[in-house]
Amino acid sequence: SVSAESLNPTSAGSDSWTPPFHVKSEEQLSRLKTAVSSNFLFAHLDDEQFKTVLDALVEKPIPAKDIKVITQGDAGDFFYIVEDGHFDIYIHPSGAAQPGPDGLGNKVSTIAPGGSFGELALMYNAPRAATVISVDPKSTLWALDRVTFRRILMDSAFQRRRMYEAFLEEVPLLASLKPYERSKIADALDTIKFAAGATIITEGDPGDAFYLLEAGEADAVKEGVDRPVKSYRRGDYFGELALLDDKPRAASIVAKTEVKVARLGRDGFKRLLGPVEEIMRRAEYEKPE
Ligand code: 1OR
Repeated sequence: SVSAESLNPTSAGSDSWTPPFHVKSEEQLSRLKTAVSSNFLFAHLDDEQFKTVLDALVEKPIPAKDIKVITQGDAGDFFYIVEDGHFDIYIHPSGAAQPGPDGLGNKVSTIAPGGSFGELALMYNAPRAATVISVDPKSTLWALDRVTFRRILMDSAFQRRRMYEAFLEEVPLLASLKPYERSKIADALDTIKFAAGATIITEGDPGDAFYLLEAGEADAVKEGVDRPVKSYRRGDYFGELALLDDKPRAASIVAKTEVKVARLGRDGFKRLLGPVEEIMRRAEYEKPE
């Protein structure tokens, strides 16, 4: 059950809280590092925070399929990272705390290795929003207790989600996504600023990222064409073509004013923008604006 420990993340260090320390073998450590390396929630930790989290994580083998790791409506105790195996997410239609006669509800998502789940109840002090069940005959999870989660991981995750939520809601491309899907994108974004005149993307380069324009204006220009072939404002996106089809950059993108972009790396693009891939493919490129 949930106790009343002080959970103000900004007070970390000012009281007697000592993070849990679970001894790990070299072999466990190396598996764990691989599991967290592709998880966006860990990308912004400093070395000390990263070490604290690694020490606090506990290995949790899941020995069979159909094991309920989280039950919708329960209080939140742990946050989980998937090392291997898949986990299905079910949401009961009424959102009721008691699972109804029709069982688990609708399957809304599946979490793969490198992914994570169970953060919502810990972030918002809310009941579990979904039921999470193992899919494979054998899986491995790593569990992080709620206090360490709130003290170390939540600060940065929470701030990023909140910072980007309003902006992502305004992006037409992402309008069809569920709020939770936009939150996952927020976790994966990095903000980068460019001075007026700077080149954000260079024609012919391989593609490693996708961009949303947060502030300022930018133009797409092509070698041998003297007018910009496209212009971008807040809420527009670029850099998707090279990632969709593994092609070199089809144009350069140049900042017209000072520009702020939200950058999503290739992995995040592939993992999080699947649902809007068709919209990007249908976009018109031939007509000048
Ligand atoms: P939790 O602590 O509430 C259940 O425990 C976890 O399932 C939850 O945190 C998330 O980590 C995870 N809506 C709510 N929770 C989801 C969803 C989800 N997907 C995964 N979880 N979706 C919205 C459905 C309307 C699915 C979006 C694809």
